[in-house]
Amino acid sequence: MKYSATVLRRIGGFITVAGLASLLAGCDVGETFDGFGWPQGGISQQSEKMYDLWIASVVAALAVGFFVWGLIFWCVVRYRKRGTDLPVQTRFNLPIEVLYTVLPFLVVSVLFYYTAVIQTNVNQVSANPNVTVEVVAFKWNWQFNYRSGPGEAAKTEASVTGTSSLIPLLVVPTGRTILFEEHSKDVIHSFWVPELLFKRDVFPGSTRNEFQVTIEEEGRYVGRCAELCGTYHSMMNFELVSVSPEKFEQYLAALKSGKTQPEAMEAIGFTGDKAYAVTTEPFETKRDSKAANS
Ligand SMILES: [Cu+2]
Repeated sequence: MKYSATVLRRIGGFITVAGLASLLAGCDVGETFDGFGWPQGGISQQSEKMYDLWIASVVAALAVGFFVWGLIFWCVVRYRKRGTDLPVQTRFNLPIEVLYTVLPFLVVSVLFYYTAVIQTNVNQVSANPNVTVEVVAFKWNWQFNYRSGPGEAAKTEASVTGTSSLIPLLVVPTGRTILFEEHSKDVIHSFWVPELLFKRDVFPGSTRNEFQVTIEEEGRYVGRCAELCGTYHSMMNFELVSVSPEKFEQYLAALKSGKTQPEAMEAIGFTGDKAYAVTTEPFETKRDSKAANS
């Protein structure tokens, strides 16, 4: 019992340090250690929150880990065999046993709390998103319908459909809430843009999965189907193009006026090859060939 007060004080100090470290675990720590295995380069607000959760969790886990390793080595050195005398035999230490029951519970509670908060944020959809896009998946391509609002009662105002020779572009504005409503014409697909650090299955039938993102960076990012859906699953690509809200409005207006996807892209300054997907390209279907699998 003589040591318990000192031990308690040390543990208290440790909790404070670990707590502070978790709070301060921003991007710097993550970048230094290459995200501790978490994918880098998320482009949405949601992806940044998930990243921060991961970094803070790893830092907290490491803090607990170093503390436990420290205790182990301390015991090994402090209580190493010194002679043939039997050391003092201790049967239990109630304060410490209560502590190591309560401490893990607190750690798990904190991790659970932040996980629940961020999961709720990632799943959150607002009643009035700035842009609603219906994502229609089919074997083996995508259709993007720009809707007048959320829900099945809304109308499609402009639409883009991918073909074997044209990669569909999903043009969206930055800094706006974008709601994706998913629907499949046949089997289960999965809508995935790696840079969103997020994917969600696209179901046929009456289930319309949805999710919302706010994208912060302009750029062009490949999108893929992430659910094995048949022969050409691996080639079921699209491209996410995030542009300024002004350009997005121009693009949408061009589509609405009957312009094709490349023409609408040219209208907002993406000329030549840039009017088409730059992160992926159409695949050779070989549908006329008997040697499709060769
Ligand atoms: Cu698919």
